[in-house]
Amino acid sequence: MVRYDRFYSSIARSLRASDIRELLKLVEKSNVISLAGGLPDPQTFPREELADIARQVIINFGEKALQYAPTRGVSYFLEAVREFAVRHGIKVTDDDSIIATVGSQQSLYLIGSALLDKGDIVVTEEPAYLGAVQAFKAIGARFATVPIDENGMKTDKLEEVLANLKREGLIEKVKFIYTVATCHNPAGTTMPNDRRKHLLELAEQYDLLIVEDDPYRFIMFEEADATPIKNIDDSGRTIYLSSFSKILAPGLRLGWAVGPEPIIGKLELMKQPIDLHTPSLPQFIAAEAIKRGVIDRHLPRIKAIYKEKRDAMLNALEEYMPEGVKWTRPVGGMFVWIWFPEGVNTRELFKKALEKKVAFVPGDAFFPNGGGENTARLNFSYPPLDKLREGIKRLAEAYKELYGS
Ligand code: PMP
Ligand code: G9A
Repeated sequence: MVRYDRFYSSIARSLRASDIRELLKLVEKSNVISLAGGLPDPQTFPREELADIARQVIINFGEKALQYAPTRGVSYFLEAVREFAVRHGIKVTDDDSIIATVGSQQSLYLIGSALLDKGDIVVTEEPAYLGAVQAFKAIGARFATVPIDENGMKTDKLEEVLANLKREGLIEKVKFIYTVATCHNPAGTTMPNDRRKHLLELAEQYDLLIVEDDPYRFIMFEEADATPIKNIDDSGRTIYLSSFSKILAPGLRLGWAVGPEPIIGKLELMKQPIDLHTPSLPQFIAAEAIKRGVIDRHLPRIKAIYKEKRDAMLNALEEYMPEGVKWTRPVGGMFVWIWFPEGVNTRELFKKALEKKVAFVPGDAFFPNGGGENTARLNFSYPPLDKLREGIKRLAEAYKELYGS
């Protein structure tokens, strides 16, 4: 018998499966109401239009769409993305370059591998997007976390965290601040502009890069003060990431990163040995979906669906949750974050909830340095409206059974 563990790298040895990916497996198989995984509502996939586009792209552009492509991406796609980003208010200048990635998840991994050495420190929100934590951990990063409130990262605390790192002689280990400033995953919070400005000032002061991960901006269903950090950055220290997962279909596995050419050039180098390039066909399909106005026509529909679901979740929480339980009120995105009273353990609550056939993600999964035992993430984009309401009702019952009202 081969003892495989003897062959593993130390990083492979240290990695754990993502709680979300494990939960998705569990929930897929059963009749559980899932408030767990961050899946888009399949109603939002423009299936007819995508089917037409896919056929025409293969017939009309097949020579290129079915062929190998440059690592940076197909120029037809890169030009369409640039136009789309600018039209949606993201500042992309002549000094900026764009790279097509396999979802923005790949951008995170490429950024980690281009910028981080083992032991380097990523500064981020607490809670933080699990996929980013996983990507940076896979490179051996450590985390310095900044608490949030209902307005996202508390930048006064960020100031303290950075000052402490400096005092401890660790600031050289910090390369970037990673933030989901708009419609945060998992917290559902959006940072107001004064905090964005403060974050940028701190990045200037300590000479750090900023990784602005922004997949939810295009589906914000309420007005909010949320200028992209990239727009107010005049010194070129922001790497801006987004994706087609939430505005078209995650199965296309297509994202993009925009930033200064030297950085994008490094991402390209890191990408080459992984997959040579992002699949050409989805790039052609997405470019056509932009050019034909399919995405712009669909965005209002996606927003309307998610707003209705957000409202249903908030109303159900209001109706069923007892005093002492608090939650965020997202202006977009897919998640509501819950703070239960101190002493509540949402891993315990998860077990009870599962008996009642409802799932969510225990919040500690999003705390890279531990903590958050009394928190939880609820997804509202995926479940049908009636299930959403029923799911919250069952979750509140599970909570009351364990912890009283
Ligand atoms: N960043 C954030 C904040 C996300 O929520 C997600 C998806 N859940 C991703 C990145 C990765 O998305 P994708 O790879 O599908 O673009
Ligand atoms: O891992 C996935 O399938 C994407 C979902 C991410 C999330 O739930 O945050």
